[in-house]
Amino acid sequence: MRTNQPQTIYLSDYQVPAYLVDQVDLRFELFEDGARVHSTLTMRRNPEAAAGGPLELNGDSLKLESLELNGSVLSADAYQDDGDKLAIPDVPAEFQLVVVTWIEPQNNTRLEGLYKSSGMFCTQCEAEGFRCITYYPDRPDVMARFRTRVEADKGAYPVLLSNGNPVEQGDLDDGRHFVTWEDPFPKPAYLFALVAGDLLEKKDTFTTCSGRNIDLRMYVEPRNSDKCEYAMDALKRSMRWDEEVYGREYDLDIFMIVAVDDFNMGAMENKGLNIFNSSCVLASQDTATDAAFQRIEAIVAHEYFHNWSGNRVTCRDWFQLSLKEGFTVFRDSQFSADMGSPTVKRIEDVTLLRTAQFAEDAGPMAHPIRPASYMEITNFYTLTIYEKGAEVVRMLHNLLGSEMFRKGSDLYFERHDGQAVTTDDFVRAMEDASGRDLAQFRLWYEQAGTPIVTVADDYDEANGVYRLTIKQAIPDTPGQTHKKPQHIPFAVGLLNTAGESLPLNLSAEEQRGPVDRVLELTESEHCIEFHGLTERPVPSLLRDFSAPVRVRYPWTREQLLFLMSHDPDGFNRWDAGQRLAVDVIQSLLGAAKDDSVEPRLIEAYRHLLNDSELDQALVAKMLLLPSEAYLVELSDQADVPAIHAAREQVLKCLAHALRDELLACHQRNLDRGDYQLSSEAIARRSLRNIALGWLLHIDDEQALTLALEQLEIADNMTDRLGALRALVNSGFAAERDRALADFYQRFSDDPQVVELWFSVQASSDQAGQLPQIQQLLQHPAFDWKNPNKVRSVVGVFAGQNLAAFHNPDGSGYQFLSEQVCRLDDSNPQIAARLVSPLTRWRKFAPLYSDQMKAALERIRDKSELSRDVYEVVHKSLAG
Ligand code: B3K
Ligand code: ZN
Repeated sequence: MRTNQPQTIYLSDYQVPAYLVDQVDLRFELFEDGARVHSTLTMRRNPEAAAGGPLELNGDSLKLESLELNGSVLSADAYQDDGDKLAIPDVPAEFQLVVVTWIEPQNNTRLEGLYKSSGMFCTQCEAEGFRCITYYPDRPDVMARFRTRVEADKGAYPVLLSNGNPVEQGDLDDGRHFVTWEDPFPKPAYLFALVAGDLLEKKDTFTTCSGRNIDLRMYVEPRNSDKCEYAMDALKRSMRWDEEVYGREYDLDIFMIVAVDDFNMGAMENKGLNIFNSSCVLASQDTATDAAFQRIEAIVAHEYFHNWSGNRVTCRDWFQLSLKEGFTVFRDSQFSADMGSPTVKRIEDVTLLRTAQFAEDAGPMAHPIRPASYMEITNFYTLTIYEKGAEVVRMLHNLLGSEMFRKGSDLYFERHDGQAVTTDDFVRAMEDASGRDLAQFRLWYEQAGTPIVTVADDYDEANGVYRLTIKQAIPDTPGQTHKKPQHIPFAVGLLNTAGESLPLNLSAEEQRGPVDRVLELTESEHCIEFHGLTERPVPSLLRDFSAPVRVRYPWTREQLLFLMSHDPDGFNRWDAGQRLAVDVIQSLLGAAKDDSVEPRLIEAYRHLLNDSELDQALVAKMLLLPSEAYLVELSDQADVPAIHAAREQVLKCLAHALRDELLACHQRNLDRGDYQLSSEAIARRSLRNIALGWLLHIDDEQALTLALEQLEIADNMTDRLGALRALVNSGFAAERDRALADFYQRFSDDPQVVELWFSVQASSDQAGQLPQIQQLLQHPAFDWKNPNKVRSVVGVFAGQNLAAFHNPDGSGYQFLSEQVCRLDDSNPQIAARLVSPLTRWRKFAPLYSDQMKAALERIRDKSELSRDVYEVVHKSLAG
């Protein structure tokens, strides 16, 4: 177990490594009761470091068997081993160190380093897992060439993989065999990977832009043989896209993807050997929803894109994590936009950002995208680093324009190939390529908190001038107050009453200004005038969500309704609908059950349901009411049951009023013909399942029949799950129980589908009250050692079933604190993530916040708390 008195690590303490590693030769002897790791490090003093000082290697839970320096065994008094650091005071300028360690992958429940999943050996080394394998200077700015020999029983582990290209293989005594891999590209240890198992190999090829043939391989358990095709195709699309859009060609001769069931996160970009959580790579029409297919495409692309943004050019230290993650999320988001609908992709990204990242940025764990300190780096794989980091890169892209941005990224890759660099190096490359001064822009990397942009307007009829007064303010966050104004690209447009876009003339002389403009806000207040108007316009603000900020403007419901049907910016059209729905729901908070719902909202939705001219994918997004989590995020002193009730009231009112339209929508969008994954087909499935969901929300008998029929005849998981979810959230208890039982029986052999089955129940206010959640934990398919199962029950309950979790009796909080404590002993990383719903206790009304705080205190008082949970809980309670 790790120390329970964690140290804070500061960016300002960064020092270059004292010693460098040129070559790592690894030999793994894998056995059932453990593994012996022989590591030969060819090292030298770093000429850039101050002379003197001991050699220090990181280690975690290792048993040291022997240590040799330049061929001589080191006696115990020649080094100090304090558990997490091995120090050798006296080493020459160049030397070879041979370290032999014994580890126990079969008992590794933290899933960091080398561990076993479904009988196979696999690794996860980012961020600091390599030190659980052997002693090593485990920091990303130490880059070395790796040669890895893996030895194991040939019958049980016929497939032996590591990074790079296979260079040697053969049989050994006792039915064992070996394969040796060599990776020609120097890399940090966090990109090391090893896999050994009885796996099925799926092969394909890709010809790069320069005509090189790359072997593509997927390794999966034999039962998953029919679930590889989609990921393999997505990989080829990603490889082509990165060549075309970023000029990036793949560099090794072989690219491998392995699927493992037990994995702490989605996937990992190890050089040439990406390892995926099964749920983020395996898919078939029968078992994966459309959302899962889209997630798989995005994650396959994301990990592949890391080969350049992350691997060829890596991070100097972990404070720079957003250098690779923000940039790579931006890249995968551009890719997904290109593969489907850019507007829909933007809506999805912004929904996540505004619901969860804004919440993080306003909470006790708020940090800049380049944090200044951390206790446990694993806690910093956050929405801020990833999603806000991507938004910051997107702003650069928008400020510079695609061409300059590409010049900047070319310069960045060329200048820093093979190096470990900083976010500042990235911005400098953009600056140098474009000639733009990004000094103020850099504040986005240093200051935490979501800027609030407040807009006021007035219209001077006599002169035909429309004036926007725009102020920005950045809220205080832990450790940061009195922030400086940031450089905000603020895209706007103006519409006249006929819904036409008006030219944006910034002076009386300008006659035909563009209809879209990106205003660059750099001061805390700007006053911008638009000339030559003949009527008061309706402003369309922050088009396409041009910056990760909160916009405050006193929209009237008329304006929102108008923008909802006229704004040429698809994103703002959706956003206007969301703002209107938020306004309507908020006005019903605490209202009587029979209080009427804004009739114009109902008519706007009726219009959406009837309008077959509109992009149906956008319609499907516009029909979704703002989530409870988003409504909580927007409120102070949140009272979740009241928010839940108000939202339910709107949903039910819409369903009753639009019953005929919903039935017609379900009917109109039935699939005739083969299952397709086109945007159009996905939109159809989405629309018919929304219709079904709404109708079952009001216990409509006809919809019940349709749902049961859909469950019966569905030829794909989207429809099957859509019908199941609708039933589970209805009041038809007997049908719901039967459908759940049938579904489980049919798919009990498929872990990914069982996870869906768990999460449909855990997220339902009908089927996911605490006693039912407790029952799910007793279900034979539930497994505490499998992070996906934990997430699909405990994580979904606390994160998505808000009404049940925030039970006024505090039972939800008590439950979560118990599960966190339980998991902390086996998998601290997952335990720390689960704490998240409690961390924002200050946001809720006193009845809730007091009990949430008490739950955090119970976790704090657990003995031997891991560093991971310690950091989250202590920071949440502080201040
Ligand atoms: N880089 C990994 C995340 C590793 C998380 C370690 N706790 C996956 C990704 O972002 O691509
Ligand atoms: Zn990533």
